[in-house]
Amino acid sequence: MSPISRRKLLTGGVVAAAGVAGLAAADRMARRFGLIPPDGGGIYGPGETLTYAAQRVMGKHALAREFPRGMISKTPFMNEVAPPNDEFKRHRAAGFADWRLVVDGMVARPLSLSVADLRALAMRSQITEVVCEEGWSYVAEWIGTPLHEVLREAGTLPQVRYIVYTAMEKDGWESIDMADALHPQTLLTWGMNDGDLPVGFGGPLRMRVPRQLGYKSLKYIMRLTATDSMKGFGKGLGGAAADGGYSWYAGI
Ligand SMILES: Nc1nc2c(c(=O)[nH]1)N[C@H]1C(S)=C(S)[C@@H](COP(=O)(O)O)O[C@H]1N2
Ligand SMILES: [Mo]
Repeated sequence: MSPISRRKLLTGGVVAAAGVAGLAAADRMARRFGLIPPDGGGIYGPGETLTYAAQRVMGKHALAREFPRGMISKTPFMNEVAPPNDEFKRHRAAGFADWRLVVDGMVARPLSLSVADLRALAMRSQITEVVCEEGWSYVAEWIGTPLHEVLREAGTLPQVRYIVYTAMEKDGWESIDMADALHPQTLLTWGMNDGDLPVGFGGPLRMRVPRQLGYKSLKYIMRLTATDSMKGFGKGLGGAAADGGYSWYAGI
């Protein structure tokens, strides 16, 4: 079957199943095609699965909206202060010269990259919105290295399904599927509005996933892990937010 007709079948199938026979049928359909999110079990599981499967069938390559420069927020909302631990303070005092992004798991070439290494690898910028689940949002220019460039450098193995990313803070970790990991707008961000990324906004290194809610755009990133399963990471639901009852997939 061609990719197009498979996609049509899936789109029609997932949506029709949701309408006609309810969530359970959509859930079975998604299971058959491997479109189950890590938090697809439990009472909310079928709903999570329907949202995720429909997004992945219909909008896998969709772009988050990009804004003109004039719409950059004058006073972006800084929601989080720097991790107040001594390790972070030492890094900050050293101008983050020793900050490393470790890339490990199911990769051919494990890496350890400084922010300078990332800058040398590739650069892209975009003007997109940070949208918090609490309802507020702001627009900023984000400048960084596309995650797919780093994954290409590391050589992710074909069976990889998720990229787990870990912040310096305790319990700071999330994951995304390969559709978002390889998406051109997913950036390991080190710059903002023409300057370095300020600490309050996640400097020296922040994951920006503009197709999902703000809580997936984790700040103070130190590690990427390629994996084929979320088992063994926290409760196995795909991230700290999902472990705490939020959706793993937070598409906007
Ligand atoms: N390390 C870390 N990253 C984080 C958070 C956090 O508490 N710690 N909060 C998240 C949430 S809930 C949102 S909405 C955005 C807010 O981004 P901002 O501070 O740039 O507004 O950061 C996300 N990234
Ligand atoms: Mo948030």
